Amino acid sequence: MLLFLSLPVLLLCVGAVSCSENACECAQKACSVVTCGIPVTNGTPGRDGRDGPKGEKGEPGQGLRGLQGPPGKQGPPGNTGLPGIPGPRGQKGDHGDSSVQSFSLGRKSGKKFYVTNGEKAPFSKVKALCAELQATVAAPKNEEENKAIQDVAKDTAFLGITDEVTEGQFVYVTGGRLAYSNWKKDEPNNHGSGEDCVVLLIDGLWNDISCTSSFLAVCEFSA
Ligand code: FUC
Ligand code: CA
Repeated sequence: MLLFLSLPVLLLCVGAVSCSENACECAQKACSVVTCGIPVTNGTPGRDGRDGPKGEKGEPGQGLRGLQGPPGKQGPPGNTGLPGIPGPRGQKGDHGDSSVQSFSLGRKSGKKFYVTNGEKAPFSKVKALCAELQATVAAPKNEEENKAIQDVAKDTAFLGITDEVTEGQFVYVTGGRLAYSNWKKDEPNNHGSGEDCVVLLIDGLWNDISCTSSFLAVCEFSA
């Protein structure tokens, strides 16, 4: 019923006045029928709108740069590297003579030590065999040592004694004139085409003999 009554009034007013005030005041001027309500204060602001698009990157600042800071802390260790290539082969080691080896062989401290491998060979080969052991060809310098070699040698053995340098003058191949000898009767006789080497016979006596003949190799380790 209200809508029915007011609609013709509003229609009567439209178009009668042109004004720049707000819609209600304007309507009041045109129509005495219209009453305006008391103006009300604004409501609470609405929520913020959504963020706008990101702006362009700014120019670098013009101010002075700060001083460089101190170095940072040391980083954690890196991963383990790959193994290196093998190094060159080392030189051949010498023959060990540990106290255990000496003990098992009955070697006494301060005493010479004699060994044989049972091999018979010319004197040059016997010297080489003993040199391989960092030893020398057995050469007794007293009766006790002569007996010790006799115990080791179960057959005729070369001694490290020759007169290769001066005929008739026997010396140790390691150097020095003879300190002791145990020649058999009528030896040395430099028999035949010459005898520059010396052998220990199984009875412990000595005979001069050809260096190219083969006899037992007995080596000596110094005290
Ligand atoms: C004696 C020795 C020689 C050789 C010969 C067969 O004359 O003196 O060295 O052993 O025997
Ligand atoms: Ca002889």
